[in-house]
Amino acid sequence: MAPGEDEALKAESAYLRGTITDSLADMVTGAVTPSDAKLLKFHGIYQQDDRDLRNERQKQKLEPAFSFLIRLRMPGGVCTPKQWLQLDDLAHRYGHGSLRITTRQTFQFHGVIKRHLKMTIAGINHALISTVAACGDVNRNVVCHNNPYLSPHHAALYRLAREISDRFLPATQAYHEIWLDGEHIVGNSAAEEPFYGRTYLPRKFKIGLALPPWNDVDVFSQDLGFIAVIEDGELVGFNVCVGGGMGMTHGDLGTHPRVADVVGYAPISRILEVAEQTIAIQRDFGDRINRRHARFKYTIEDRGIEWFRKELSTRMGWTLEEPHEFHFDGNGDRLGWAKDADGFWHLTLGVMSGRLRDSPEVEWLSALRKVAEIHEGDFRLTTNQNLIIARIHAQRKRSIEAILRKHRVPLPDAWTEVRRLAMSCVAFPTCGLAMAESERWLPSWVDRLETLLSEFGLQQEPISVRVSGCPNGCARPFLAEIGLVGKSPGRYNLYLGAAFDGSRLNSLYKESLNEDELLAALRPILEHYSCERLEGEHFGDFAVRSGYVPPIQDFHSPAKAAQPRLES
Ligand code: SRM
Ligand code: SF4
Repeated sequence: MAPGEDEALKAESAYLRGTITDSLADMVTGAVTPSDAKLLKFHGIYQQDDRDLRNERQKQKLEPAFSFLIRLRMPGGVCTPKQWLQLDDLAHRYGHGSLRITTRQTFQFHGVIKRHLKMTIAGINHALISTVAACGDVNRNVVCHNNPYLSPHHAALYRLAREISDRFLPATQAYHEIWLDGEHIVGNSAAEEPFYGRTYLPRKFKIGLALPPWNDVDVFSQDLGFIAVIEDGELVGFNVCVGGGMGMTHGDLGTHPRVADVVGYAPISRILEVAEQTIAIQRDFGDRINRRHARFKYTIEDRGIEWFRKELSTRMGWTLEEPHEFHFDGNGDRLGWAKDADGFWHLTLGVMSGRLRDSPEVEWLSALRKVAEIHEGDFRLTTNQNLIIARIHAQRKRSIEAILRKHRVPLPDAWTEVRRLAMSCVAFPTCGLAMAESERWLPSWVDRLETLLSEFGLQQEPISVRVSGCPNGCARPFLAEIGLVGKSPGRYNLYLGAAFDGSRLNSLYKESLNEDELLAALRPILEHYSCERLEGEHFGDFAVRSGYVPPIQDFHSPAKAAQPRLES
């Protein structure tokens, strides 16, 4: 079969230029051409339309209310107070007055209209942040464990995340030409993308770095995961895992989420080489005909782990060592104040769904602007959509807390465990693929769940709950002990039984339930859990042990046998 149309589009795009400049200049419509909309993703931009207004505008024979999502490339999710102020300014000027922390540790602006795209991108670059390759068929934003106060190894991990991110940026100058008025330096020559070539990767590619015992990055959901190995107080290398991914399509049995296999260990000096050759394997062997089957997880599954190991060894000229032992405790964030060994304070704030905006209940952006004006450390975003105000001088601690209180920012001391662990994707009104509400529904859903849990004295039990508005799984719902996946407006599939440490997927328990039916389905299981759980037993493990769901079918058993047992 011939390669799919997206492959032809990439090949003929003159290295991601397409006709984007013409599309931007066309003021007759708020949209760009369909081909340019696809190419824009490589520049960190998605075309969207307001789904709340879609039907009404259609009735009035108006074109959809088009606007654009801009995703920043911020490997490791770190930004300075100065950058914060610049992003806050852009959010107010061009982006619906909100900043959205994503599940990959970066920011998104929503609602930027075509006329403002160029100045917004220029403003982001002025803040020394880029959006290039934040989306598209390339290596995406590299995520890493990001709680500096928890370990002295964080800096090394962050450095490596940046290095990996920089190494696999597209080489094309198209981004600079289009958005930053750069000169058209290189023509459509094969030399322009020495690593990716004219057709880039078959699909998106994601890399994450974890530092045990914290699996906040959900390393088993990554196409390529690195699990830090510390020996005698030194970061010496990484266990390597491959082939994770969340996305599936309802009713299409050929698609499914998958947890990555641990395939070996590599010393720190060779991690870039492992990354390069692994991405190259996907570039050369990934499915370029069927995009639904084009993620690396399917390449691994179809050809097998042994094939991958051999191919990697041949390309590198050396073989990964046997994996080292490791252990994860959980995949959530610890919230609240913590002091590090140097006497600095760090505050991790829980942000529901990562949405930062001013509302009558809480003035997030006003508060954080004032914090940024006096803060001398930095800000760190987590892959659980939370925010760390990091490296606070002891003498600033009280003033920062006072600012947050004044603007009614919820300090996390009063949060229940279920609220701490709750996540949701964006979904309506911006996401074109949403089937059900997610971000807008999460607050009321968590309220009701807390009430139910308190009936059984479980409100302080750490139970992970994640909601995605469709089965693409942007909130990684298939790794939650209670995973809800949108089926249609107001209805969700209920998944149970994932491991608390993110090492085992959940399984489908019941389909297409509304909010009341979800609570009714969970009630007897939670009651049972409150009475008959074993000491220290997590809810996901209990759901499997008690037979509510079978452990998910293992799609890749041979390699699993070689994987160290993970305690959950
Ligand atoms: Fe995602 C597509 C939002 C993390 C799997 N994702 C989308 C789009 C761009 C919809 C679209 O294609 O038109 C969503 C835009 C919604 C909006 O209005 O903002 C979207 N994804 C998000 C974010 C913002 C969710 C969030 O609440 O934070 C996350 C941005 C991450 C980032 O900064 O780069 C986000 N998406 C994820 C993750 C989680 C992760 O990477 O850790 C996944 C599951 C992991 C994986 O990739 O397997 C994920 N998003 C998808 C998929 C399914 C891919 C697949 O293999 O089937 C799609 C659809 C697609 O690519 O065709 C998708
Ligand atoms: Fe949109 Fe689906 Fe991703 Fe949610 S999971 S943001 S609904 S693509």
